[in-house]
Amino acid sequence: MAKKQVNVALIGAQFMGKAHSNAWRKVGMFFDLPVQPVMKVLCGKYPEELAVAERYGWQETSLDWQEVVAREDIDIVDICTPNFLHPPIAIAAAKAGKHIVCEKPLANSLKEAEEMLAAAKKAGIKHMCGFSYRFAPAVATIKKMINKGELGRIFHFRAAYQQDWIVDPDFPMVWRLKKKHTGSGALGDIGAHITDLCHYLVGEVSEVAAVMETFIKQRRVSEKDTGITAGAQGKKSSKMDTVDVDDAAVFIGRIKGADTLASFEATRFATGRRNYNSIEIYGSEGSVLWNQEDMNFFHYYNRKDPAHVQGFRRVHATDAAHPYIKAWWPTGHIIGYEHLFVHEIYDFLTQLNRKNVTYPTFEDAVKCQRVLDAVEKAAATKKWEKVK
Ligand code: SOE
Repeated sequence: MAKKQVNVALIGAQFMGKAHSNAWRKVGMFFDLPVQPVMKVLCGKYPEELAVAERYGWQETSLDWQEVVAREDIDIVDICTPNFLHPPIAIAAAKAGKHIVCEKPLANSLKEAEEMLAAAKKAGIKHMCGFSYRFAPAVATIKKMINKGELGRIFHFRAAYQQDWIVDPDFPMVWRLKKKHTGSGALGDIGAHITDLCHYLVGEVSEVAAVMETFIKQRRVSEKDTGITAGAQGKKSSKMDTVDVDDAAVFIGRIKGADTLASFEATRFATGRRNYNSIEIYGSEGSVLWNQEDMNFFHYYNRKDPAHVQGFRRVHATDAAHPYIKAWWPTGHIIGYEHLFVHEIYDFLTQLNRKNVTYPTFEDAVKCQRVLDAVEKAAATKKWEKVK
């Protein structure tokens, strides 16, 4: 029997637009879905960026997101724009009764994130926030291990999300470095990921102390900022502009209802680190280590192992026993960054009719945003701040 079709509109055709397009295109080939996603329309800001639409698999293009979210035939709106556009698009889409997938961080501010959640709840639509690293089979396995008590009582959660793409002082100004477009810098972009991983794996952050820094305060304006990679290559003018967001944020925190200590580092200035998103969790029974640059593996230490083989073992998380893997390749045949988005969309589509969903929602995104907000306050006041 033919599956029910759900029509998708994707807004934002850059880096995340490409990752999500690939996910919508592949998900039905590798996973058995209850519905059939139809890639209806790709919406962008510039006609040039929409030249990829056909190649990515989209039926139509549009330069007008308002027109797109109002369309009767659209069921799902997927938001991959710069952050400042998330709230108006999501709120309009919710009002129009569309289900929503939205990139992280949910908004530039806590207030806007809360408004988005309220609009989604009021409309009764399904909402997901793109905390993609939850969908790594190794991370989902670690989650199961923690739930089963295999690590025992958790003492430490330690995360560092390190990149180096703006270390070069000649790297031009891009939207990710302007507060009005992005909210915060490394904190909201990549600190949001590790905050969410902490919430997902260990528990909610209840209070924080923080420091933040902007190492390079002025950057040359590029003639057209079209995103992270295009921005780097864009033609530069002689005009300078001020970077008004953090290049790095370091914070520590406590976990609600537990005596777990957490530490976080989000930086775009870890020279030599390209996309090193790493977590370490130390418990009374054992420990786990994972990092995204080696995402098919995690390290596991079991305190109960016999003394002569004590030590960390490297687990190849590509067995059918690891979440999502069965849909891909036989054991040992690794997957990559783009697969995380396929898993995300798979979870979203399989739970369209479920009351309680397992994926990260706007609710989780607001919890994350509360931490980001407290971190900015703590860095400014130089005091411990409670998370709202
Ligand atoms: C850029 O810093 C970025 O693309 C983030 O925005 C993504 O969320 C992360 O997955 C990779 O780095």
